[in-house]
Amino acid sequence: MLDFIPTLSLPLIVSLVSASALLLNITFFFIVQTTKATRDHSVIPNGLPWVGRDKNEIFSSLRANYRGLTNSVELFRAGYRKYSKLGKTYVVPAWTRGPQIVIPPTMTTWISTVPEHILSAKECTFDNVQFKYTVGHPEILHSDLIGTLIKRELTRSIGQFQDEIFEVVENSFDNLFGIDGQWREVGVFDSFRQTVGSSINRIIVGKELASNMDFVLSSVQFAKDVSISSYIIHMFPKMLKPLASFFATIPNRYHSGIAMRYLRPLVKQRFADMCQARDDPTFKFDEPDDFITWMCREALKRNTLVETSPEALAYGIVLLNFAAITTTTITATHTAVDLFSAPNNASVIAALREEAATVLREHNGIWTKQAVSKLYRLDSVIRESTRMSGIGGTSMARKVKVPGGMTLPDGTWVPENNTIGVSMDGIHFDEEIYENPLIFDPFRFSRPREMHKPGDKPLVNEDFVTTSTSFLPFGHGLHGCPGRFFAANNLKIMFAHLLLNYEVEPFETRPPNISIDVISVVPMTAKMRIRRRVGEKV
Ligand code: HEM
Ligand SMILES: *[C@@H]1O[C@H](CO)[C@@H](O)[C@H](O)[C@H]1NC(C)=O
Ligand SMILES: *[C@@H]1O[C@H](CO)[C@@H](O)[C@H](O)[C@H]1NC(C)=O
Ligand SMILES: CC(=O)N[C@H]1CO[C@H](CO)[C@@H](O)[C@@H]1O
Repeated sequence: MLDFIPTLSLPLIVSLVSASALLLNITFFFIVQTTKATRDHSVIPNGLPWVGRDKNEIFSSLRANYRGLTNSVELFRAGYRKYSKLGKTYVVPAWTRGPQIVIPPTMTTWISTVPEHILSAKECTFDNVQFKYTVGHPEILHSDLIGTLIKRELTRSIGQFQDEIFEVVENSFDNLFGIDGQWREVGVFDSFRQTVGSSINRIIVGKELASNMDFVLSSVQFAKDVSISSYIIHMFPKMLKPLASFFATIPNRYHSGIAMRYLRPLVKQRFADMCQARDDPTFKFDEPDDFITWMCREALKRNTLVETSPEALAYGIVLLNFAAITTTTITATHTAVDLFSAPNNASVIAALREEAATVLREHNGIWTKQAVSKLYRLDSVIRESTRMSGIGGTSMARKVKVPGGMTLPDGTWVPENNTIGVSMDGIHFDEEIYENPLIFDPFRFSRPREMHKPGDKPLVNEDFVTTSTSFLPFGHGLHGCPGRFFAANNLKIMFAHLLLNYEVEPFETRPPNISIDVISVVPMTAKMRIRRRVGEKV
């Protein structure tokens, strides 16, 4: 009878303790977040108008941040209508990154040309992704090595590796979607991520490692880990970040650790071989043609530790994977869900198949660079999908680096270390720029080309990779994404092969993306039903 009491009171004690711990946690979280919000907001100049923040409210900063977290797309759109259209600058609260100062589209050209030491793109990215905490060797990102090689080597090599990329895509689809003509249900995002991870790495690390799924999947996992952990770390004040990040980045370290286990010996060996080949004329080394070789060759001309140590170079490959895979996969996923949920999907798909089949026939059945560049309709579909589904929030985000702050062309004064940018979402849905902007019009950008007759006024180049003040998914100007040519080529090979060889059951409605804070998240869990087309005429 006596031992009855402890067994009854133990759960009671446990729940009491848990309840008070929870209450304490909530109070702590509330205080921390109020302090963070108030501090973040205090640096914004008084004269600037806000959307989503009413300074007369109690806890105005915290409530504004909460609105920024749950409803940022609406806030950015409202601000665009109310201020951008009049050429005015406004402020949107964002829980994680702090308030975003949004400049009007009339200043897009200006911001795209201001040099890095005045308005820093790098520091903004570093801050957004909390690189200081989320990746192992953030100092690598200060070197221009990888960016330079993307521009100089990777982009130039498009065309040289078409067969290899096609082979990887074909194998990957065979494995994921089957070749027997049976319907299968697959995750859209996961399938593309695996295919993109393999095809990009075919050029980055070479055939052997690119077909190693342990490596490819850990690289793609790492990309996800960095995003998630950056969100968590953003929630903490600076003082607590080191501690919070120790726990939040456990997955980051685990997955980059797996990738590094494969990359470390590969890069080390390659670098050693290339050094020896340079110093010893009798040593014959047949360099494989891939990003690792290009990187080692460039490293031989550099002299800082982060640009010459095999460890840092290998980690650079992990980071390159981070920049390349998720962005391309998100684009592929949006394109697929937009395409297969278009009201006129059947005729759109027929038109795309016809184009792909014709082009392929004219190029003897091989997806050469030339052939891929003729897929105007497909290019338009990808561009249109990207127009509608670009990441929300501020584009071309830049951090003010001028000590003491700077005055923008419209006279607005912005303090040092604040973030300014334009609203891509506002511009992409502006009816003065795009006719019927809310409609997904797959051939919006290829129609002018197909309708064009000799003597008409010259065509404006509206290829997927062409950035402008009204098309910003890759940024524009100085820091425009250097990987976009490579990404576009990859995406078009994937979709051309998919359309010609597979049938996808149309979605009843477009799987919705969700918006968290200033990011719009692609429908990551959407599934599609797909089967191989067997013996069907195009
Ligand atoms: C469709 C896919 C992609 C999208 C939507 C995309 C988007 C972007 C954006 C918005 C920026 C920042 C531009 C700015 O701040 O103004 C950027 C920068 C960058 N991207 Fe991409 N990207 C894609 C694919 C890739 C690929 C495949 C690679 C690598 C092979 C890559 C490598 C980079 C690098 C290194 C930078 C930094 C450039 C700099 O700071 O100068 N991206 N990308
Ligand atoms: C896709 O096309 C089919 C056949 O024309 C049509 O029945 C279906 O409604 C379309 N899907 C959507 C989401 O509109
Ligand atoms: C801006 O940030 C830099 C680097 O974090 C710091 O050294 C500087 O003091 C900051 N300036 C202001 C005005 O906060
Ligand atoms: C910000 C963003 O990407 N929004 C898109 C989310 O998906 C809908 C369709 O469901 C698009 O219309 C939005 O543009």
